Amino acid sequence: MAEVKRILITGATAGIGRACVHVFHAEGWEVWCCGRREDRLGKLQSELQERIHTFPLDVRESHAVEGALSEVPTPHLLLNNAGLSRGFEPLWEGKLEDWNEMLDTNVKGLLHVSRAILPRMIENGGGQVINIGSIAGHEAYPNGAAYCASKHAVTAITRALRKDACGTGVRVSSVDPGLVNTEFSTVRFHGDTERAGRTYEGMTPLAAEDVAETVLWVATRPEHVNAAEVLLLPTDQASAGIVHRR
Ligand code: NDP
Ligand code: 8X3
Repeated sequence: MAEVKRILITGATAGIGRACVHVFHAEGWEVWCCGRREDRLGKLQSELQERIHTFPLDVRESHAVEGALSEVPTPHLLLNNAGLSRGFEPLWEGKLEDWNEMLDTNVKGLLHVSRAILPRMIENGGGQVINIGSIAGHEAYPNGAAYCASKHAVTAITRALRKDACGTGVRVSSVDPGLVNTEFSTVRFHGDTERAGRTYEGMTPLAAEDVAETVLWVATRPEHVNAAEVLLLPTDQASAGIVHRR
């Protein structure tokens, strides 16, 4: 009988992370996943019931990450997805707490989780890390200095880790989406759903499931193939700033 593959997903309570839970679970994977909102984790657990393990975790808390992940069996695939954007204004109007939240989550959180899991993957002689980056990790756009900095950092971490891990059997990739219609913009605009909705006005954004299907594709290439960086855009988007709106 074929071995059941195990995935660990951060930020599984919404959007891309939650879609990945469903897509990988439907493909027969054992899913371990976390996020901060325990009610949503409970809902995932009761929806899927088997081959799913949920636990609360704030990836910013390095000690909590070490503790919680030491209880998780070594995954075949780590999906670093937890992340967020807060605020949308010129740098000189940016809020310190927004910057801290973004950089602590998107950059340091990803580092904490990767450090906790990688030694065991390397000891096993193989595995895979997929980071959810962004088009904001390839291009900087106005009003996005701190978020773009955090996603450029994710690009740098992915590329450096790929070099660190070369020869260990661990594959390291990123999937870097453009506009995806999730709770992302509502979080960016501090709960202003009307303003968030305008982000996707007159264009067809990606759905979280489009990204999840791409993550699955990257994860299921033959072991000697590493889809190192996938830039995934809606057809209506050509770059961070060029979006066709009807
Ligand atoms: P959502 O807001 O829908 O989901 C974000 C997820 O991240 C939630 O599950 C949230 O869970 C989790 N999260 C946030 N902060 C933390 C934390 N400190 N600890 C643990 N989990 C956390 O947004 P998306 O699904 O769109 O975002 C997922 C990833 O995709 C992010 O890295 C984002 O930067 C990236 N991305 C999004 C794009 C988009 O247009 N939507 C485009 C390109 C990249 P909880 O609040 O329960 O902790
Ligand atoms: C999220 C997509 O264009 O808002 O990373 O930066 S964008």
